[in-house]
Amino acid sequence: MTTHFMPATGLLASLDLLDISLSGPLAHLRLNRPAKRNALSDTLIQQLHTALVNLPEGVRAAVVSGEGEHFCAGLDLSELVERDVAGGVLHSRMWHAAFDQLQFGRVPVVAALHGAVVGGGLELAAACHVRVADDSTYFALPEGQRGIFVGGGGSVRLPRLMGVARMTDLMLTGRVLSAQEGVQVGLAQYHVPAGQSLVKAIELASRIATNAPMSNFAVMQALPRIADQSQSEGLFTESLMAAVAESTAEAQDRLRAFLDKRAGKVLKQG
Ligand code: 1HE
Repeated sequence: MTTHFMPATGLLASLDLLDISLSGPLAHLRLNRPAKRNALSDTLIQQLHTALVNLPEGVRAAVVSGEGEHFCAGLDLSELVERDVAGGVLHSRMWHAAFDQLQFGRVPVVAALHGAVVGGGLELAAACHVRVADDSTYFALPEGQRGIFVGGGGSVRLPRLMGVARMTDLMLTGRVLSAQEGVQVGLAQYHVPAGQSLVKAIELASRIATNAPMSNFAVMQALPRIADQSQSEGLFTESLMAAVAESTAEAQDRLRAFLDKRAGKVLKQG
């Protein structure tokens, strides 16, 4: 399958630290600061937020990747100037706003990972819905070495992927996980040969874009919130979300298509 991406126009084209292109229902957002290993400056975080809230109407799924040798080297350490406590909180909250737009925005996002996925780069990846690691990928949380703490939602999202004990290990000991180890502990769901993560991420995003929008909405918006609820609250929320999804015209059409033998079956892969 070949997907031809065209450069975005207008506001999206004006964001100089992101290279944004579009192909039908897909958007590709590439971090475009390779000279600084895609380190997340305040401007890059703000541009990411702007891009995500301004995705064109027809976009149904997105891919995030990084230009150059590494996905992302985390927080731009050169900007870590002296801040008072309130300034530090506001800076962290700015990251939260941007990464919340990733996790709870309009469309599912697939991260195409390669090279360093470290610190804030791992926090960024954790806010995406599906992560593909190629063989060059490695994961680390060097905040402890830098004398700081995670501030981009890592303490909330990463334990949900790999558990508190593993995150504690990474932060205290500076442990670096390979692509394979990252997949084993839940940091990525796919492991592909070096250089293949973008192709795989686009393939997955293309498939995601064919789902009923209400199903994707339920997975993105309801699933993580249900996971945070008690069993009885979760079951109730699930029943509401299921009823909403089932009652859409698109669900009715898709169910009828299967019963009329016009829809694909679920077959074993390979
Ligand atoms: C940077 C950054 C950065 C590179 N902030 N400028 N993150 C870290 O602790 C990771 C720090 N970076 C690295 O360990 C390495 O740069 C890499 C392993 C990612 C890449 O190594 P390499 O040999 O390919 O590149 P390099 O020569 O180290 O870096 C190239 C340039 O990018 C260089 O600048 P130059 O002006 O000398 O060319 C580096 O200074 C610059 N650079 N990484 C600023 N991170 C919300 S809280 C989140 C907290 C965190 O993310 S903490 C983790 C921070």
